[in-house]
Amino acid sequence: MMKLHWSPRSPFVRKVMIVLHETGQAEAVELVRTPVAMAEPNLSLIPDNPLIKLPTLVLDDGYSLFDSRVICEYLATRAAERGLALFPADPQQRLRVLRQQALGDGFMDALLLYRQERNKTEERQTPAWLSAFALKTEATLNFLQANVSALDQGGFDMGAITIGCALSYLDYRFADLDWRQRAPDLARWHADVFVCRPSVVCTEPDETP
Ligand SMILES: N[C@@H](CCC(=O)N[C@@H](CS)C(=O)NCC(=O)O)C(=O)O
Repeated sequence: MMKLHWSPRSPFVRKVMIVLHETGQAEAVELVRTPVAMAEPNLSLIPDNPLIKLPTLVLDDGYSLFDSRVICEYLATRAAERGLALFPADPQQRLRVLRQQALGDGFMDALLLYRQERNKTEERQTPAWLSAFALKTEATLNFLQANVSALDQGGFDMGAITIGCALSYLDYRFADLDWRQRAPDLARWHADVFVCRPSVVCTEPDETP
């Protein structure tokens, strides 16, 4: 059985979990709770992923896959027809999906670092970093709001999953930002298309240690 180094709170792991549910493969993977923290590298993960990051997928023969993009593409290919809905074959559609995936992943990378900085004591924070993260967050929300038609036109593909996970991470860790006010059409897409999807409902972040 494949093994997924997993956490109930990681937005990158959530992408993989949604793909597993969407492609009917949730039962094919054993979830291994693997704590990671930037300041406390989990040495047990090194043999499978020297970057010590989640998600990491270990195949039946011991070969490991990272990062979330590679894992999602592997799972989509493994699911044949059902996987094609996630990464369309049409070159133009595929490029749209890959760009949305890059934007959602980059947004989550920035938000993880933003959260690290926000969680420091005030004396240790770097104000220029905080304002740069705030600016990128605002710019990304404005960009997504302006391009919401691309989300409306696509299906529930890898672009939608990645952007949806980034927005739900904002809800989870940055509730104070009130992003819906800045991006009302994006908020409508998130509510109507993403949040109500069964694969999204069953992968809600969980505070269990
Ligand atoms: N590009 C990676 C990012 C993964 C990532 O940043 N994972 C976080 C958890 S949400 C992590 O493992 N952080 C621990 C660390 O950076 O040391 C992916 O797409 O999988």
